[in-house]
Amino acid sequence: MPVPMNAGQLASLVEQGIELVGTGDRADLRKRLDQTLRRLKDPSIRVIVVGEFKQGKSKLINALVNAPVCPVDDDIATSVPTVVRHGEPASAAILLPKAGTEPGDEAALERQPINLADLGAYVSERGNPGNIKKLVAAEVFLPRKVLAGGLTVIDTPGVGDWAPRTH
Ligand SMILES: Nc1nc2c(ncn2[C@@H]2O[C@H](COP(=O)(O)OP(=O)(O)O)[C@@H](O)[C@H]2O)c(=O)[nH]1
Ligand SMILES: [Mg+2]
Repeated sequence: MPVPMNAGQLASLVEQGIELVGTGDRADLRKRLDQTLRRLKDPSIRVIVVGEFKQGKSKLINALVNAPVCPVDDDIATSVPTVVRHGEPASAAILLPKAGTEPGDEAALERQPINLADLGAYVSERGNPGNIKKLVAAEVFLPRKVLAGGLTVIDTPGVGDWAPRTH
């Protein structure tokens, strides 16, 4: 029968795994385990808002945090995942892959602060069509009670076959 484990026990298992691969030549496995450990130790609760285009995902998040942070449009609006979490004062940043790193490697991201008012220029189809700026994500920090307990809401571009044409 499977034995239920809490996050702390899982984290120590992953730490043991990291020790085991530490001396070998599996740098790829080491990276994955490091990433898993970071996520296990992250106390935030991540809610990813997914769905088809133009279903009100961004509007829902704006309503939740009571601020017009995620671009909302009658046309396709969101081009880059946007992570909305607690922080004071309100601020924003974009996450870019560091030059020469592999996609999907969380440790290889460069964070660039931006003006919160300029967020639309980075995460909307209007300002960044088809994510031509090649951003991995954007982050928004807001001093909101609803986020203070660790709730992190993630806005996403949308799924389905109504994708913006790239050619
Ligand atoms: N009437 C109505 N319109 C909505 C609602 N939610 C979103 N919209 C509109 O639907 C369009 C797409 O919304 P948006 O949040 O950008 O959708 P997303 O692509 O899923 O993020 C916008 O014009 C919104 O104003 C809603 O609950 N009621
Ligand atoms: Mg949207």
